[in-house]
Amino acid sequence: MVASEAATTPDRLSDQGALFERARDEARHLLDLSRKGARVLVVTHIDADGLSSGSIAFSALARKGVAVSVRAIPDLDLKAIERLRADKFDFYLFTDLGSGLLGELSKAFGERFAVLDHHQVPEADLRHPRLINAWNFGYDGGVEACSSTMAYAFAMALDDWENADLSQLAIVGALGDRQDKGEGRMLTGLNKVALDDAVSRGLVSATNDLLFFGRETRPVHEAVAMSYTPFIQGLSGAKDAALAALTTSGLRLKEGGRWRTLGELSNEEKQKVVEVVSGFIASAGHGADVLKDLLGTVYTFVFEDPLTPLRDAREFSSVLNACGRMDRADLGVSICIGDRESALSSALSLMAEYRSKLNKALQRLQQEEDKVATQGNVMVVMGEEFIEERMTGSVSSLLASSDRFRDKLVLVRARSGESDLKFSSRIGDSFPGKVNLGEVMRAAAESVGGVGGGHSMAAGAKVPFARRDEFTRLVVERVAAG
Ligand SMILES: [Mn+2]
Repeated sequence: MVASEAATTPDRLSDQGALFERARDEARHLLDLSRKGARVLVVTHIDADGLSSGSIAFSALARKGVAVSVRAIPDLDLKAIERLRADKFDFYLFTDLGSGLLGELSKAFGERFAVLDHHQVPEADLRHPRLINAWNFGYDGGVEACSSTMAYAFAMALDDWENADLSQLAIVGALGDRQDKGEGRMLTGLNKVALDDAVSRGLVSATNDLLFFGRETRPVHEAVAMSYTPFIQGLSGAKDAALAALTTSGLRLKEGGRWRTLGELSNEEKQKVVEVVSGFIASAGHGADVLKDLLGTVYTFVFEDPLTPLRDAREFSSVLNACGRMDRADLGVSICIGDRESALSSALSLMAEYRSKLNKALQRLQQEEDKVATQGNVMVVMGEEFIEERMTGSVSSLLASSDRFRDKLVLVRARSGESDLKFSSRIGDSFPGKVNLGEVMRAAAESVGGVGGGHSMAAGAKVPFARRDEFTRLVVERVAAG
C-alpha cells in the first residue's frame, strides 16, 4: 500500500521518466500491431493543439512505416465514436480528446485504442490502462503540458533522433492552448522540455520582445492591428486607426518609400509604440496588465520563411486555429506535416476571412451594448444573432484578454442546431477568484440536460435553448461560491 502510494506521487524528475516509459510501451505496442498489418487512425481535435498533436502522432508513425491516417473532428461524442468504429481501423489513437469518454471508447474499441491528452479527468479514470494523460504524470495539464507535448513524448519514444524536429509543433500546440504562463510568457513543465529540445537543436530561438504579430514581416501599423491577444479596443483589427495613431506619435514608419517593420525599430521607438497602444486602453484599471501582455518571450522558427506567419510560433498556432474554425482542418494538418505551397496559401486566405468574421462580431458587440449582460463576475455575451457557433471559442478567448472583460468570466453563446445553444467560457486574464471552469460548465450543463466540460481556464457547453437562463444562473452561482 505504501509503495503504491509513493508510486502515484513521484517527484518531478521521475514523472518525466514515467511518462517516457509509458510512451515507450505504447510505441512498442503500436509497432508490433503494425508489423502484423494493423491500420491506424489518429483522431484529433480541430484547434491548434489538436491539429499539431494529431500531426505529430501521424508523422512519427508514418516515419516508422505504419499505415496511418489522421482525422480531425470538432467534437467526440457517441455518434462520432460510432462513425469511427464503422470505418474499421485496427487501432485508434486519440489526441486532445477522449479523456472524458474512456468507458464509451472501451466499449467501442476494446483494447484497440489509446488516448494522449491533457484534459482533466476524474481520479478514477486517470488509471484507465488506455489513457496517457499529463495529469497522471504530475503535470498540470492546464499550463505545463498540452496534447502536442504529450504526442511529442510519444514521438520521441518511437525515435528520438528522427522526431526531434516535431518539438516545433509541440511548441505551437502549447501556445495555441495559451500555456505560456511562466515568467515572461515562458513555457513550463513538459512544454519546456520540448522547447529546450527545439532550442538545443537550433530550430527555435526564444527571445524577449514585443509580442505583436508580423514583427519581421509587416508594416508596424499592420502588426499592431493584426494583434488580437491582448484584444485592444479600437486597434485590434483596425489598420487605419493604428496607422493614424502611430503617425501622429511621430514614429518614422517608412524608410526610402518602404514600410519599416517592428523588428527594425530601436528600443526607444518600440517604447513609443507601447505608449501609443496605452492610449487605447481605457482606464478600467487593468491597463498595466494589458501592457504586460504586449511583452514577453517570442518563439521564432528559424528555418521558416520570414515572410510567412509560420515563422512565429504564436502566429503558426493562429493559422491552425483559423483552419479548424473554418472547417478546413485538412489544410492545418497539411501545413503541420510540411506543405508550404498550396495548403499554406489557402490557409492564409482562409485566415483573412476568419479574421474579418471575428472583427464583424466584435464590432457588433461594441455597438450594441444590450448584447452583453453582467451578472456578478460573469459577463454573458448573447451572440445568437451574430456569432456563428464555430466562432464562439475565438470570441470568448479574445474578450478574456481585453481590457473590458479581463477581470470577468466570459460566457459567449450562439445558436447550435434547431434547439440548442453553444456556450464558450473563458476566465479573464486578471480574474480575481479561483474557479475550475471545466467543472463548473460540466455540472451546470448536466443539471439542465446538456453536456459541458473542459479546462480550468477555458471550457464549453451545449444546452437546450429553453433552459439557457437556468444554465447561466447555475454558472453564476457556482462562480460566486468559488
Ligand atoms: Mn489541447
